[in-house]
Amino acid sequence: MLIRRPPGYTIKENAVTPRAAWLRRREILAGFAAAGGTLALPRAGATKSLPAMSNYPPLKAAKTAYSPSNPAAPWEAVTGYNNYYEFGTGKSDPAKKAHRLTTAPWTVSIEGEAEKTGTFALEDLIDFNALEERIYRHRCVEAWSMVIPWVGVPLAQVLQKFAPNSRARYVQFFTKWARKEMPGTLWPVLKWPYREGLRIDEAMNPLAFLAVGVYGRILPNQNGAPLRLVVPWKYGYKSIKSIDRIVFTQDQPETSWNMSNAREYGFYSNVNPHVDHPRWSQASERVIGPQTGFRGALARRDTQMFNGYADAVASLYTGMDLKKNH
Ligand SMILES: Nc1nc2c(c(=O)[nH]1)N[C@H]1C(S)=C(S)[C@@H](COP(=O)(O)O)O[C@H]1N2
Ligand SMILES: [Mo]
Repeated sequence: MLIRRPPGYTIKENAVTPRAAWLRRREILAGFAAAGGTLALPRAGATKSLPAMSNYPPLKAAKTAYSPSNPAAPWEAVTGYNNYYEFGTGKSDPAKKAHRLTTAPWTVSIEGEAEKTGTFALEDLIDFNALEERIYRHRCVEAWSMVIPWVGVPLAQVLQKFAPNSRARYVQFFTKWARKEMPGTLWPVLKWPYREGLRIDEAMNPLAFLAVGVYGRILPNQNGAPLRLVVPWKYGYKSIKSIDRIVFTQDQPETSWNMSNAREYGFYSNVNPHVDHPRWSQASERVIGPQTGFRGALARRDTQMFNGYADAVASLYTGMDLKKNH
């Protein structure tokens, strides 16, 4: 078997993921409690080397105008350095374990304030003949970033199929909770199933995107196959993976990170260099980029308001106090 040396950026994990380190402590404590004081860790999955890009079926996608000037992070970083806590809190856990998730067939339940509700096949939600490529900046709340070339469709296009009614002021998303396939959910690290939400006008903004692919290929499981949200002006945790339930609501919906710690993770979670996380600065970020990805020396750059997408989204928040509504 091919033994793959971890790329340089994994070495600095603790330096760049203060949240994960903190959560791992909680996870261990929770494990202690659940097992009556005996630390019971799940059996680690077989360590798999990262599959090559060519292992994933290609998708046809039209290029669109939504592209930042900076080049994309390497495939190995995009698919090997992930947050997907259902498979563990380590950055390499998803790449090692998410292959366990069954992603086909896949259905999505549509509920709440809409004309059309029910259970729909993935293919009924997504027109695989009308895919777009969107090269977006991705900014994690942990203060690292990557540029990622997603493939998918605008979120609004999908939501409109279900004709949300006038009471639909928000939309909530849930990740499939496949208990047997998701070893990380043995612990109450977060409220499972992972849930997220947007105000309806945010969801209908042309930048909000549903991805089914990355790098012109079918989405690897660690990136949220078969269907994940991408909200590039918000911290990465809003971009919920492996969605199997969408609920149109009248009231602001619960979100897993906000339920876990409302002071640290607000409902809006817009990327904002002027509002620090209570435990670290958000003024700058480490860039996992094409040149830096494998050397460990990550470039640092200033974080941009709304992650650089202010022109497209700032008007959504006119008159709002973004410190209060963080
Ligand atoms: N279901 C689920 N979705 C999730 C997460 C998660 O733990 N579970 N992590 C979030 C966080 S913190 C980030 S930064 C992004 C990472 O997406 P990527 O691994 O595709 O880069 O996924 C988000 N979506
Ligand atoms: Mo994140």
